[in-house]
Amino acid sequence: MLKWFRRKFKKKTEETPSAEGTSPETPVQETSSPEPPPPETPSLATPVTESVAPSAEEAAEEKKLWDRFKKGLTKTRERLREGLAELFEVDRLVDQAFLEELEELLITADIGIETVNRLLEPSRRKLLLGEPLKVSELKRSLREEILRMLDLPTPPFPPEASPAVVFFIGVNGVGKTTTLAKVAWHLKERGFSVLAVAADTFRAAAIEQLVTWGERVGFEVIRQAQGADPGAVVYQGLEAAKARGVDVVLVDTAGRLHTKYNLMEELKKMVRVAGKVVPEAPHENILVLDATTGQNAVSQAKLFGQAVRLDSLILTKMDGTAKGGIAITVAHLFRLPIRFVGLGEKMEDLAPFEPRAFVQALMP
Ligand SMILES: Nc1nc2c(ncn2[C@@H]2O[C@H](COP(=O)(O)OP(=O)(O)O)[C@@H](O)[C@H]2O)c(=O)[nH]1
Ligand SMILES: [Mg+2]
Repeated sequence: MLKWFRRKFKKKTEETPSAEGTSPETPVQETSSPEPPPPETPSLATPVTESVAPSAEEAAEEKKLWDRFKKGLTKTRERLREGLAELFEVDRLVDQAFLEELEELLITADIGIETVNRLLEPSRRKLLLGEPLKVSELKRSLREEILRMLDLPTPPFPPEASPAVVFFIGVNGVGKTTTLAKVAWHLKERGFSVLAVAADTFRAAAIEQLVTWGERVGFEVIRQAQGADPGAVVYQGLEAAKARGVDVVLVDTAGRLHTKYNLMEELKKMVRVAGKVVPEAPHENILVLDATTGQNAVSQAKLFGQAVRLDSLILTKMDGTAKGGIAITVAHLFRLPIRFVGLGEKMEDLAPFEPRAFVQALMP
């Protein structure tokens, strides 16, 4: 079962967001978009929980997402496939040379050395003890170990708070703003009202980018002038969300790693401010990582993890990289569940990360 968004309403009752349908400009004064109207058909109004069996439509949607997710892994799979197929072809006994070759292969798919060592540890131990180990057994063990690393508990999304406050954190260019917009679109599709906070106040262009997405997807953006105190924007944003009764607040943060600017202090402050306006906020801090950067993602996770509590990950740009193995590394090293993966630049290009599908796609 894919871990995906909760639904506020089982089915949307009207309207798809369009650029024309949303009012541009002066977003701060904008009245919030109304709650989805009470549906006429009671069956559609039933709020669903995770345990409710999916409808045929939902099942079809899941299949589509699954396919999209698998397609996004194509490059990583291609990098691994040939080598793995060759290695796993004959079910012979594993020896030291085999393990070394496998180790190298896994590293080329950007699974970090520490993680590869951990993955191969049970097999190594067997060899050391002189126990026979067949290729098929090793393959099974490898899959199980990867799954164990990836299959971390993922709380429902959006978090069950009102309003639910979600921070998007990460260095410049990883895809925070784009991903926030994708998440907003999916949330709206599922009946949630959404408000975004432009707390990356560094460049006017960053604020404009979010506003443009807001117009396209149909969500309000709380913003201040370029250079404004991000903590103040968060404050204003959350107050507005409370006043309007918005379901989910998505906070876009700055990612500039610059010597003159203490990004981490600013982040900590934003988190503190959020907690003062909405109890327990932020309810989820999502670290956004660009999968194409490979091992660099590890140092980013370390850096941000030292400053604020991180709850989950989103890996972007999986569509263009053979470095998908980084998913295993970050999940292993930081024990953070991967919520979603980004698979392109459009608002639909987001898929849930499904550990089983991932392992199956990489190691058929
Ligand atoms: N191919 C691809 N491009 C992406 C994805 N996510 C974001 N991008 C692109 O990455 C660039 C930086 O994204 P942006 O959201 O501005 O990053 P930010 O600085 O972290 O806010 C933009 O050109 C996005 O279109 C993705 O999943 N796939
Ligand atoms: Mg941005």
